[in-house]
Amino acid sequence: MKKYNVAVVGATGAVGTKMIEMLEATTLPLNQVKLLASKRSAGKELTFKQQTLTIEELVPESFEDVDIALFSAGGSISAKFAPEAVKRGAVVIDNTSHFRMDPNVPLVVPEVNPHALKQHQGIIANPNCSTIQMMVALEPIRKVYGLERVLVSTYQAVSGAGIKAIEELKTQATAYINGTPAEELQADILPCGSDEKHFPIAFNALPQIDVFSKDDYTYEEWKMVNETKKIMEDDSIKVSATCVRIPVLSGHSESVYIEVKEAGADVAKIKELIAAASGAVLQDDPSQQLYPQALNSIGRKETFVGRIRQDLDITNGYHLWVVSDNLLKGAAWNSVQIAETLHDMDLVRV
Ligand code: NAP
Ligand code: 3JM
Repeated sequence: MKKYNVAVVGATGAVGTKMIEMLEATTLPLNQVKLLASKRSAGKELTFKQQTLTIEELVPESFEDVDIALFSAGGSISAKFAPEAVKRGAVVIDNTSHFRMDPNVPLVVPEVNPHALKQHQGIIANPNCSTIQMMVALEPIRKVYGLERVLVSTYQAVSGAGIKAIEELKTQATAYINGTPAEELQADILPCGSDEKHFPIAFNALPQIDVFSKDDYTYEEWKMVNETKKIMEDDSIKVSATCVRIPVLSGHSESVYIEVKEAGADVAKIKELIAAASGAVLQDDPSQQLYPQALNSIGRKETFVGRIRQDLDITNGYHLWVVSDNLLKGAAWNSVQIAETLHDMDLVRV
């Protein structure tokens, strides 16, 4: 059987290091793993399955002999280098938002729309972390009852914004506890590295993820709206989002309100659907104070769903609390799972 050469682009990052962990446990037949990052990291060493691998600087020629390239080094790097990888025969699984809405690029959550992979032309996009976990929770309900609308508020961990954001939270939290007043906390990264102003995240909640866009929604909010419609292949679903960064290291949480289309749904039936769904775990027992928590999601590949309630006024309205490890199902695991699915469907061009 063919064994694959796999490249990780952005191997030293918050997502890239998790991709390496996911590849250590993958069912994909592996030949070589190549770790790529910027010039700054070239020559550094990382361990893969007890082997020492040296990080190489990313250049177009890095992709000679690569079968599968997992990209997670930012949109501009994907824009420049994903076509170089495809030109050399690799299939690219891209974690950035750069190609997600391109009609020629499948946007895939394997539990939801693996069939979309058949249309790939070399690049496959991994959706945004907050979208992915919401899709795992809602697809089992949509399949049976349809979805009229989705209103979501997110509570997103700082690791979604990279290693520097993780460090920023830790440094600010330590400084605040040691007596530095809030107005003197050093903030350089959050809410968004490329925006003009920065605010402390420690002991705070920031209702801005990514920069502002059309109609005063942020790009992160637009990603959730547009990606949901593309993945569920239904532009008529009404979707609106409010995305908030909170001082949690890993694990995104979401309060999701849905209205279903068909009659006949109830809380018990929705719980049954979630419990039976691939990739989802039902954690819902108020009598035992059982509900999904960000801390408990760390290191797990599944999406946890609980607090399922019928709306008090709207008979086809339901509330859910959805939690997942943003660096795993939201990024590294979904990417490696796409690679495994491509292999199972015989869609890696070798
Ligand atoms: P991070 O911790 O800041 O890591 C960035 C990575 O990119 C590092 O490995 C860095 O290498 C590499 N890099 C930066 N500039 C480069 C260059 N010029 N050439 C080659 N490599 C370069 O960020 P992260 O959180 O891992 O996220 C990386 C990207 O993944 C984000 O920008 C985003 O687009 C995407 N992402 C997607 C999701 C999702 O929801 N699917 C979640 C998180 C992130 P050095 O160490 O050498 O600087
Ligand atoms: C750039 O938590 C987050 O900030 C979302 C992850 C993220 C993305 C993304 O996946 O949409 C961080 C930084 C991007 C991007 O590529 O737009």
